[in-house]
Amino acid sequence: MRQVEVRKALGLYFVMGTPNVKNHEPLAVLEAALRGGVTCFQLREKGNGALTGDALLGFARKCQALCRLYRVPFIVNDDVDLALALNADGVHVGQDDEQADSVRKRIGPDKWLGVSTHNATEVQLAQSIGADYIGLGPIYPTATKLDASDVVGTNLVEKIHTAFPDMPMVAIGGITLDTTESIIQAGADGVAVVSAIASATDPQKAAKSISKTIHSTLK
Ligand code: 3NM
Repeated sequence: MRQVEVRKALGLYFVMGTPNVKNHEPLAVLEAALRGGVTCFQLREKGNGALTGDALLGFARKCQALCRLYRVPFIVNDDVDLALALNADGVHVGQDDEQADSVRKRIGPDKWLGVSTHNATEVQLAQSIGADYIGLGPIYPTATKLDASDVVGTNLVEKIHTAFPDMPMVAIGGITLDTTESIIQAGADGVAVVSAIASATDPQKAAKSISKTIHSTLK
């Protein structure tokens, strides 16, 4: 069943673009993260120095090939044309990106659609247009997304989990190994991280530690 598959993939959801990686080679970071146990990957190529055009297409293809090798869904942030060109597994959109219902129409019923949300009204809307999952955040302060909304904390994770039990949910924003357990306990199906893996000295070890925490908390 699709919802079961989606929930499983949300466990440790790695989000990355080349601007998020400072001390390593981006593809090496993705492969390390996959080896460490990430369950889903979102290419989010945004910010200073973000790749465009053919360079983006080439990088995205390499990311997708790695994800296939590790049998992990490959999701594209915002760029529906890129997702369609690559036949990605899904698209993730924010509140400011192309309207989620128009994205659903363009990608069809089979690809996963994720929507970033920050409150119950946005979750309700995401559900009504047939989103497969929601991202909820920012749970904690984050330096990764400069235009992030106000911090919502784990209280909102609990509230949304109670009010929308059928909506798969991944929490995002400032999440680290130390906060993973409380987020899963609050009812999220998983954690989405950028810097906890992309900025780690050892991305594979970082992914492995978070993955172990998720598994032991879900038991
Ligand atoms: N979306 P980090 S917060 C991409 O609140 C993104 O919707 C957010 O990066 C939201 O794990 C965020 O480094 C950045 O804090 C997450």
